[in-house]
Amino acid sequence: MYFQKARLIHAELPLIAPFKTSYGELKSKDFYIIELVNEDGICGYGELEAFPVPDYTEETLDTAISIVKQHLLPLLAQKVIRNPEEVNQLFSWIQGNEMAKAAVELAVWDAFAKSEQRSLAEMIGATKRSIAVGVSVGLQQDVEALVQLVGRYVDEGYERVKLKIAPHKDIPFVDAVRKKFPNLSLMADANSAYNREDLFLLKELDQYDLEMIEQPFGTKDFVDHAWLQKQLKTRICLDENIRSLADVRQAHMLGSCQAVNLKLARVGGMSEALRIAEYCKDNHLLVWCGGMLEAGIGRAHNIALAAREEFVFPGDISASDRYFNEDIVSPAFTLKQGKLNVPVNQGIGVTLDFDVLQKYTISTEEILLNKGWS
Ligand code: OSB
Ligand code: MG
Repeated sequence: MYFQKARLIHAELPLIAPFKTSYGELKSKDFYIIELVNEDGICGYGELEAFPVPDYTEETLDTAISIVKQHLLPLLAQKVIRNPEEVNQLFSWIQGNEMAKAAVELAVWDAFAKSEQRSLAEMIGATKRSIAVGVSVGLQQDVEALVQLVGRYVDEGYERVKLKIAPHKDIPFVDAVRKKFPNLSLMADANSAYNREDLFLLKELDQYDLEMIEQPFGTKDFVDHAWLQKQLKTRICLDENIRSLADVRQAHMLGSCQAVNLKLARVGGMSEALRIAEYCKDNHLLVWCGGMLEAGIGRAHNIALAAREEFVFPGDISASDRYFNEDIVSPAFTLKQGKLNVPVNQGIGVTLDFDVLQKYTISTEEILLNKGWS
């Protein structure tokens, strides 16, 4: 297979409610859809998940789309690809820029699955027909607002709740939710907001029977996470630290965590994610699928991954209506008894709803992938 054309659609979907973390607040999901068209006219889709500012990782939407246009698409231009696994190798000399790589790589996976007339889930060996999912709840103004919001999600059927925490927005919030929902599968995500001096706070969190505490310390830290894990009975889960299988191996060897939040976008796409999932299973690390507030295309890729057997813990893959008034794909993802169905149609199994997408489109660019283009 080779690709003749790419279309880059820049869109911005308003979030139903702002999503607040220890980094800041997001009011909308700003993203690009990468459409790749192969020699038979088959279209593969990827979603570029970098955020507008470089807080969660170094990439921003602007830097990532620039890498896509200046480096990744020229590498792909009219190159014969025999297997989507080759794309990871093709991009491997480029350092970092995982989200840019993932957006293009995942579009290639979709195109291959469509050309083989099977679902992406089936193509990657995923067998689940539906997946249990959780919800990630942003920082709230006060304890009452948080408890009420969690109650709403529990009523909707979410099987696991993740609370964002930050200094001064931690113990009383977790305490109130735990008291109100004693049996809820509950966890906390600090997005790197703590350091060694906060040990006493983290030890207090250790008393709330949390499934795990996600990314308490800095993004590049493995040593202090290992130091902390030794002192907690609660599992530490790494998110921001993990960009590759090598990072997972390092975390495992050092004992920095017992769980891994795996995001396709953060590890450069499907090939690396599959290797990480396999490594985690073989080494008894709990692996689960994280989220980037994805619109419909990114969500579809996540669901295919989470449909694999390694993923026994509910992912941060909520229904479309947890994020947006309308999604850009048809059908949108809806919650049924705490689960999302895994699409069975070809490729990612959902189609772009261009009527909806058009309403939120900022710009569109078409690029011909001629040989030698760069
Ligand atoms: O840390 O997992 C995170 C969203 C944006 C940036 C970082 C994170 C998150 C989430 C949202 O927790 C998960 C979702 O997509 O629902
Ligand atoms: Mg996280």
